[in-house]
Amino acid sequence: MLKSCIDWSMEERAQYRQAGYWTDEELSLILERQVRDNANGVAIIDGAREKTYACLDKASTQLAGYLHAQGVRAGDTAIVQLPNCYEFYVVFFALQKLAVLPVNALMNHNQIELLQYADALNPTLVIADAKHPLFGTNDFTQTLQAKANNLRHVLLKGPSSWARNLVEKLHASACINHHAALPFRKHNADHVAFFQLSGGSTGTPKLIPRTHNDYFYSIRQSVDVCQWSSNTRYLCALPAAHNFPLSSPGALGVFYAGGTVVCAPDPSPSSCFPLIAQHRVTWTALVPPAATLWLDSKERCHADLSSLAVIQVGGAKLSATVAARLEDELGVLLQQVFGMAEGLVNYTRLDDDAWTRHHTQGRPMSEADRVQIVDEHNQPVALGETGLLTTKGPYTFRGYLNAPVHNLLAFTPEGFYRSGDLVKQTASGYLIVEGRDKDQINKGGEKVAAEELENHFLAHPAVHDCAVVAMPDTLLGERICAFIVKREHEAEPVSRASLARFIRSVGLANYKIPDRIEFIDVLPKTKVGKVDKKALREHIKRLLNRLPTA
Ligand code: AMP
Ligand code: DBH
Repeated sequence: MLKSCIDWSMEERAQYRQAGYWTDEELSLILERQVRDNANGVAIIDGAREKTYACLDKASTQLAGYLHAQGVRAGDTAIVQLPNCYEFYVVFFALQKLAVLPVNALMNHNQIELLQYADALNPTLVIADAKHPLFGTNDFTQTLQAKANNLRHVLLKGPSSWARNLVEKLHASACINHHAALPFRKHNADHVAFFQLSGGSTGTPKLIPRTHNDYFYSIRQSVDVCQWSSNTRYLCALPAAHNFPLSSPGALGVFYAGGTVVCAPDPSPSSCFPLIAQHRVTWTALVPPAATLWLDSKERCHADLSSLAVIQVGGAKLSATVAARLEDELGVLLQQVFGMAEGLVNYTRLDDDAWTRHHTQGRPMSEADRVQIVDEHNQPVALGETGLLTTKGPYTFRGYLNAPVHNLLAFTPEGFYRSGDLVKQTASGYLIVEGRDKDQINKGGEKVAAEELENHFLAHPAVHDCAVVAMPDTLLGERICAFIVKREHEAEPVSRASLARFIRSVGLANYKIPDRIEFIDVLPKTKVGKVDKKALREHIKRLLNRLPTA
């Protein structure tokens, strides 16, 4: 099942190996190298805890040993939902050592998302946080089990009356000898290492298989572009599971370079500024709204941010004005990062001129990235013209898990991934993101598939039709607006408030809840009979600006 979705040709595989992009090394080797060369270097700072590479290695081996003793085996799958903390990385490496394939859910994912992952993976194992509302009792785990009949093991970070305690397992010294003898085998680096989450544009989110070979290359190349070393002190402020802070170069890049990850609970100035000052942080990664909050924060005046050399910003388009302000007012260098969990990552380079840093979203990180900007007929547009981004390369995936029909649409006949972004390319190869041609709302870096929300609304008895679109927002760039056509002749007229309550009750992640609900008599249609979302976006813009509607 897992191999069927990966489809690099034999020629490409041979070429990537020969060129040194694929080195047949597993992700667990990142840690193994540091244990050999830098065992006492501090890998992770989480609150008062400072953990060396030796500690991280020992704890992950111990956890792997425990899980193995419980019957968890190579090829099993897992759902992991942990906050930004030491244990997130212990679990990551433990599962890599065992060749168990996790999907790392975001902390704000809720019942619907976790059930979707359970449905897709039939996991053997769930590792979560006892503090998460879903895991206070075992009710939700039982619901998960009904979907995933393989599910046998639940570990929770923190005390729990009904599940094993992850932290206890990490400190159970009695297990060490037993676990040291674990026969860790070398696994095939062509295999899937874990599943990354796609922002998605369809009714159900799709999982992205990332192999050891492709992900390891993206990390190595990112470290090279960003010139990280053992002196790098990186503040992980975005959710640790997200592709950006995990691999661009992110925490795994830090571990590859032998530096230190400082865990922040969230990207707010009040959480981050004291950590930057206390731990002399040198780099961090933000989404645009967080960058704006940093600029507008009063705490800035009192914080010592002098150690901070570079702020990366990505996940959504950064305005050139905020870009310039970041450098001027925070005294840092800005690096724009335009990436995707599916693969391709673009960076502005550290020695780029100010115009490039402020106005472009960078250029592909690898010479092997192939980027073609095409029109709707898949024909290349002229240089400088806006078109659809398509890409192929040694770390761009070749198909979502178990989604053959969707994969036909997501790739060109030549195997280029259609990212759904509207971009133009400068003469020097830099990309400028101009918009989007996918049915998605990008709420300050958090992606929401319109269709998923529409399906939930359509399940309400008083909703006849629904279309979800982006509306402009000063801070987040975009927010979510749901247009609802009411069913006629309903005995009880439905109100916005009751629809809002309804959509909140279905168990979706909070960030997917629409910010505005508008009633409309009929959804406008295009000439070919599709819902005219462009017209709806214009409509909501006029409403927001209090202009007469068309
Ligand atoms: P995902 O597929 O969920 O990983 O989201 C990746 C998408 O986020 C890209 O295809 C873009 O639409 C968007 N994105 C990421 N970084 C940037 C950026 N720097 N500027 C504009 N859009 C971005
Ligand atoms: O938005 C993203 O998915 C993203 C942004 C920056 C990403 O996956 C990445 C860098 O690797």
